[in-house]
Amino acid sequence: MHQTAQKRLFSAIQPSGAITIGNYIGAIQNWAALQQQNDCIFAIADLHAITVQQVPEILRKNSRDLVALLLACGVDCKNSILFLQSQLSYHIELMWLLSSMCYIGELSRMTQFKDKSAKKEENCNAGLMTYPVLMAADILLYQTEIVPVGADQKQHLELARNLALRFNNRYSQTFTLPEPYITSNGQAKIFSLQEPTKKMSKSDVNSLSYITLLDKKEEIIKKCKRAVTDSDNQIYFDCQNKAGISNLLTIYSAFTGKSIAEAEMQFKGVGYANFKETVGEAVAKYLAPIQERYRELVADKRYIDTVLRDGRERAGDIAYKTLRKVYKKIGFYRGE
Ligand code: AQP
Repeated sequence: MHQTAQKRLFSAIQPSGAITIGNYIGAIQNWAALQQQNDCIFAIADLHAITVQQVPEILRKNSRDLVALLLACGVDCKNSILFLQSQLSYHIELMWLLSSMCYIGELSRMTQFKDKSAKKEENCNAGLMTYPVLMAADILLYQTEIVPVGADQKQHLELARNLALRFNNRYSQTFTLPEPYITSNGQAKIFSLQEPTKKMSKSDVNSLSYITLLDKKEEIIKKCKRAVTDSDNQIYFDCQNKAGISNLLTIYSAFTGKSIAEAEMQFKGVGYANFKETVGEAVAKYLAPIQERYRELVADKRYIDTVLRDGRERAGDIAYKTLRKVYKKIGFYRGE
């Protein structure tokens, strides 16, 4: 049973590809810990995922498999709520209502929109621009108090706060103002193994740039061995001048629980080849039990569907209450 002092926390992940160790270290690893002290709602953000074109059967499979993976990583669906965003249309309803209060200037200033639309100049869809309004709806529907956010998502949370404030000021107190939550690992950011100044991303076209949670041991070690580094053969943390080595140190630290300073000591005088192999071994060792648990869970489709049905029901009860209030305040006629 949750105690009343627990804070309502919301977080989500897109089923837009194979989940990487970047997603794990930046988000999922924290989810398992955060649910001990908070009232957590976790969503699989499949509506957000279609801002980049998805193959229907792969999207369906990724969404279902992600439930199994999150459970294997320690998400506890008895205490926390885990649901699929597209199974609750309240998210889209609130998004529309909020988008009528959101300025185009606010959306076009978002860094993620600027980056993603620059990459897809001739084919930039409106969803890329309105993505943060849907994220605001996700957060505000649940009267969320805290949102664990990485540096890349801070601007989006700020928009959710501004929209909540705007609505509350225009109509009356309705939405809780969500606060950013920085976790104990300081939201470590993991970079591409091939371009270590760029974020590791599951949708990267080069599969050598990321390690997925389901990669086999040999693949993990191969990817670490082929990680781009430098040529001065010294292992220490310096993200400006030694981005590749620093990234591998961060990964090693996240998967062994050792601090960066401890890792630097351990690898003093060690050659890059040995260092990379040790990092790969540590990642593979950490992931092995998660992979085993995942294989058991993903085979049980009926169980996955039960988890999603239950999550939808519990999330839906909370979301519906908020949306009903919002409709009333805006002035939509609901009959006598
Ligand atoms: N490289 C990363 N390092 C640390 N945290 C990361 N996250 C993603 N990549 C890294 C965090 O993972 C959570 C879920 O991410 P998401 O799937 O909702 O979207 P994203 O940030 O766009 O992740 P990707 O992997 O880059 O997906 P694609 O390639 O589809 O855009 C978020 O909390 C995010 O901060």
